[in-house]
Amino acid sequence: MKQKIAFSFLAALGMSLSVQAAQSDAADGNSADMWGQQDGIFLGTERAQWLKDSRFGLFVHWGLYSELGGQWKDTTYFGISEWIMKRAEIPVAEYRKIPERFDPVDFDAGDWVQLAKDAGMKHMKITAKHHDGFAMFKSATSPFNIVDTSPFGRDPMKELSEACAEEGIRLGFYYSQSFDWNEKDGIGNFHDWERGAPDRDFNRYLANKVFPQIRELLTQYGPISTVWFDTPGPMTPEQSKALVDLVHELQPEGIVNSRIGNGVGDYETLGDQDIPRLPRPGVWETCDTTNDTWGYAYYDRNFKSAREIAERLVRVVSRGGSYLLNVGPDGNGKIPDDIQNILREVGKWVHTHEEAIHGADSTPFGPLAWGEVTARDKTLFLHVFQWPEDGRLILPGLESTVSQARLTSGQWLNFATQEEGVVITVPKAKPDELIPVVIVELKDAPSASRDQYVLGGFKQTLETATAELSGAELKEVKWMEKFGDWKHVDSVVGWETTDASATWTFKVVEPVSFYLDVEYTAGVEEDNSEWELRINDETRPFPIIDTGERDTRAMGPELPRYRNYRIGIIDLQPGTHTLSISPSEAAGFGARIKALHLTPSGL
Ligand code: FHN
Repeated sequence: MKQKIAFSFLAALGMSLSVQAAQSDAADGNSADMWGQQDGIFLGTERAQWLKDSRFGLFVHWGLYSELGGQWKDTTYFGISEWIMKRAEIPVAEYRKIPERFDPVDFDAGDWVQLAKDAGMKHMKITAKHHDGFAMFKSATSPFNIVDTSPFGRDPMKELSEACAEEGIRLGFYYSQSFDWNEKDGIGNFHDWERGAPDRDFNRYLANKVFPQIRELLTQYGPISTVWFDTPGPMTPEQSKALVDLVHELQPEGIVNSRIGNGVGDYETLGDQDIPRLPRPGVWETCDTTNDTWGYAYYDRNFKSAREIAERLVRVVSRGGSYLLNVGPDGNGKIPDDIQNILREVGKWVHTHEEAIHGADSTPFGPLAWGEVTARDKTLFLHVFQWPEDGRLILPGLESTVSQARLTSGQWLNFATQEEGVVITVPKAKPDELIPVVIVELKDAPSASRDQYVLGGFKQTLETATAELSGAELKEVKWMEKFGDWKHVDSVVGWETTDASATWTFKVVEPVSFYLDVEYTAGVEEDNSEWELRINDETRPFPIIDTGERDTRAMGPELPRYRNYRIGIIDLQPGTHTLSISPSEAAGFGARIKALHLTPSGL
């Protein structure tokens, strides 16, 4: 089989902008065609509050693209597989023949819902219609739907709605409201590879397809928790609001995500796979892939491990959000066994720690050395990603009073308030669970300092999100590693002068010694530029070396390549410290700094 990396990125985004503008938009993931106006913080409407009690949900991308599985004719398209129609520029007439062979006989709604339950999830959102325009439900509005065109002839949304109702799982529908590659009036095809429709009328498409199909989805399947819109594109504020109103009218408890566009909706969906570094207010969710694609791709078994998924879930909850984790069933309607096994392993852990996840609050602490914290009433859940080898788990900056501490097993733990904070004595052997959890009961509501503490014995990171910046700015650098496979990195960019600096202030509670690495990306212009590290009053020069970021693939003008450079060993005594970095010459101004990493000398 011929394998080809077909990165027709600009064409894929269907940009009608000039190439130059399109490239810069695409580079930071803000293609105006795709997203329309950018949104601010969503505090969340009253009706969206349930999402806080439902912190973990299943996302399902399933459609005709699952039948293709990332391959068209003899070419494999690496990247997100649900875009294959656009990437392979499959003519509409040919795409419309795929349903003839789409017969997902392995589909069993009960099995899928059981998997979500086993994984410890409380809700499910599935693609009712993705960008290819194919309705995975019985639709009187458009004959291009699974019931009327495939030998399968069943309505999977109906079967899922029944299975979800039986098992108490909330069901929501993904619906692509602007991209529709099978409609002359929809966005993304007929002005692109299909051509031949100069008179596109987006209003007509909304009126003739989107509104009627949303009405069908909201009236045919009982209670629908969410309509999950995506890539708003040219939606006007009035159009976005009208769709929100329709959802609210037909489903009194139904909610809409922010990707409806124009700052309306009930809660915020962050960028794909975007986990914020710090607690974030409002009602929000992050959607994530289990491998590197949303829809099924036959070649992609790059599944995250159960531990990785559990850590990502905890990070999202500790920052105040909900985690929507995707699976891509294949063309037969089967969710790959690998991911089923992984999800069930995650689920064993979630079921043991329901209280620490569903309905839990974000951390009251600043960044912690050994892991993350979630909270509920007067209980703290310490998710210990790095188990302390010396048996001392320090809670620095806790202002509330501890009444007891225990392991998940129920084993009580001694604790003492010492100068460095509350020190919990834990067994030296790491408990045998995916992520060990220490449960701390408080006498009063959780309260802690948001200061950053650096503790000995753990790998730690000083994130740019916690740095104080002068003459430089924090920017989210985004890029696609493969087509549609988004990476997000907060970085300090735009260094203006040699006085510009990023400074981290943190506390140390006992003498510590670390290797210090700076993580950054830079191009040939910055190669071998001189920079300076200041540790309190001491200064050390270090070089920034080209990381080869200016690789000009068709994915955008640049492909950042972050690397670590080891500056050396730092020794710190108890007290408050500052670490600061600055470019010493203009040649370095273009470098982008992601973080400082501290590694104990023994690790
Ligand atoms: O273009 C889609 C993509 O195919 C996928 O559905 C993701 C999921 O969040 N949303 C869009 C890109 O952000």
